[in-house]
Amino acid sequence: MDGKIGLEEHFGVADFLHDSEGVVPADRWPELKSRILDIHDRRLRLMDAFGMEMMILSLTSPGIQEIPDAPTAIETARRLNDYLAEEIAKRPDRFQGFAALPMQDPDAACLELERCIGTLGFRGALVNGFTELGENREALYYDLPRYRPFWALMERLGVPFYLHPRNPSPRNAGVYEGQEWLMGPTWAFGSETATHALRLMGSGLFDEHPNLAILMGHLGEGLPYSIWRVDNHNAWAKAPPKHKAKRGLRDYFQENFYLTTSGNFHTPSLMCAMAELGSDHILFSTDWPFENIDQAALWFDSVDMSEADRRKIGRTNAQKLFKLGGD
Ligand code: GRE
Ligand code: ZN
Repeated sequence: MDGKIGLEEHFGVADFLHDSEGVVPADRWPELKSRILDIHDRRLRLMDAFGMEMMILSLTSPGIQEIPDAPTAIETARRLNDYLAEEIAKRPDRFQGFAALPMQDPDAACLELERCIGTLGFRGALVNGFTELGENREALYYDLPRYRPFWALMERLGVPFYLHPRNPSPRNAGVYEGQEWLMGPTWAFGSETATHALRLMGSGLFDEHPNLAILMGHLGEGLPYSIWRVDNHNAWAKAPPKHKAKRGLRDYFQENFYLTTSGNFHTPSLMCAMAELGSDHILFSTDWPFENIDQAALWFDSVDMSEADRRKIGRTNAQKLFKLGGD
């Protein structure tokens, strides 16, 4: 279909690429690097060729989240958000932006979010999993009380928050020791990010802020398949759930979460996600430059679904969620 809108579409800048090197075999790095740095050339040609009208761009993972020094994180986020705004201004009909946020300092994250939405015209925030802070790189997850004012602001601004993956911190990665092949998009990204999303659901965040909209990629990092069991394990024991949320977590997953197809071009997984959340909560994405636009688009365009659902997932759900206007 024409007019597709993608929401998990990354860019990088040359002086901030240190952490992307190593995510692909060394002989593939030159190719990945040129994909990440490009916005208006090859990316736009591929979008034209495969029916993508727009990308809402985000800084590649882990980005700001792996800067342990808060002032550096704040300064870097401002600089890279300004860069993104300049690039978007060249083709606002084709590119929009997500804010990168210095979650190391919740007050600064609020200020930067307000600046990005109010002044730069960004459409939401994309954060790459937990944030590291301080010399011993404490891993901060966003269910912590210190983030409640941030979530109140997200809700007040009415813009979506994309919880993008990153690898677990070394102290939580023991199970991967000697098994580095499991890191990244193979497995560790999904497991880490699904756990973070469950922490948010279980914290009571969505009781306090019922209008928050959280996006997850990769068709929900396995959660559509697993969420029922999260609520229902050992139901005969009638033990009350040991989390702080008022309702079953599947309720929040269905109401507050939106899933994208990024990097998970597998029809049975899409059908499971649609069955759990409904076609209003599923949105097309590619995960360029880590996955191919042609593969994502050719798959999505040919999946056996109603044309009404394809239009929603490919385009109109994003127009509504991000207040993009248009038909
Ligand atoms: C992604 O965004 O999906 C991604 C990364 C880094 C490595 C691989 C990958 O951010 O798929
Ligand atoms: Zn991604």
